[in-house]
Amino acid sequence: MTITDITHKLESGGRIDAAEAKLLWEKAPLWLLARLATEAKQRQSGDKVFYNKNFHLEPTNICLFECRFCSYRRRKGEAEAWDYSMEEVLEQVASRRESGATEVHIVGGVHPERDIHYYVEMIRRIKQMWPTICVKAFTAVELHYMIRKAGLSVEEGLRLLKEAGMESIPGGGAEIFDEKIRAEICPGKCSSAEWLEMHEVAHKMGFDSNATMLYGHIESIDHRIDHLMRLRDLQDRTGGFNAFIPLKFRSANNGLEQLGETSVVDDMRTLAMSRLILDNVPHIKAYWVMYGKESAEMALSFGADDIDGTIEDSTKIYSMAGAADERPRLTIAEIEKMCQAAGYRAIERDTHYNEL
Ligand code: V47
Ligand code: SF4
Repeated sequence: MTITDITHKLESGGRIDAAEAKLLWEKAPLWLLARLATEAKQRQSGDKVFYNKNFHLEPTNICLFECRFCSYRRRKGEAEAWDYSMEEVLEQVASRRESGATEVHIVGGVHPERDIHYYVEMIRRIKQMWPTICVKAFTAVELHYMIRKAGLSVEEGLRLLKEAGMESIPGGGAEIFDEKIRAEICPGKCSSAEWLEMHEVAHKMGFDSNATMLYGHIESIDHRIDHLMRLRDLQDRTGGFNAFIPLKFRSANNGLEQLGETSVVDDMRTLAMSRLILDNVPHIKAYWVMYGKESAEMALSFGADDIDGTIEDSTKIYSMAGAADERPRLTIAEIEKMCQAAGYRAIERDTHYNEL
């Protein structure tokens, strides 16, 4: 097996296995990965790059876990801890009603005292106030804790959230599925099998969702390939993932700071390889808040066909971890300019990738 054989296989629509992925990831020149990933992107979405009008809601950064890569969590009572009341959360949503947003993305710390009933009430009241907003909420890690705390099964918990109006699940909390690496970087939080089970059950119940991978810390290329293969297998069974989002480890103010950050070339190789391995996931998202705007623009030449949304200065996870934008926000004109610079058309979508 050579790089030329693998190139032919991909060009004729074939699927690569783990050994082929490893050879390509480690040995193929960057220009070839850009070309192959771009061809795959164009087969999927032509000259379109998707974005949405969205904002994040981060109800609390108090968290019972202590992931070593996290710059965001605080203990109750610490100076930079926040814990908004239900009324404050609803006020924040109300203040966005004129923004034209189509999606609210709700994630936060895993608050030790809150179970699913609190969050069901939150979603119910958000939907009561703003019936057309799409609620994409809670990582599988948050869901796993809040559902178990209430003594419910995964299906019972997800059913309550669905009845309250939740439609989609974001991709966070996946980190790296390899059990040894996971135990090193985020001990105690839901296992890889539990993360995958949450998404599988959700897909079977009619939710769609995203998947992520946190890379650029202590994992190897083999661990990244294993992660992507586990996602590809699940997607073969359910088809419920809309997008895959590689998340670059940002090193400021956390327990893995000494590792520093991986290179932009590694970011681009990772995007391209994600597109090539995940041949069954329609969209690869270059989350601009995490990469920064310049790398996100470049990502559009490495297989990405989505750059997330306008954000409207509503998330702190990445600014607290050292990302350049202290107050992340993109205008539609900026999004269009980024897409045009890469030779593509910016298309507004909703959470489920319907074009608007
Ligand atoms: O699960 C935390 C990651 C995730 C750091 O589904 C870090 O559309 C890098 O999942 N460096 C949450 N990453 C964010 C997330 C997400 C973001 C945007 C869109 C979507 C989507 C999902 O952030 C966590 C964790 O993997 N994270 N700390 C850090 N220092
Ligand atoms: Fe808590 Fe999420 Fe941070 Fe882990 S990454 S410590 S689960 S807020």
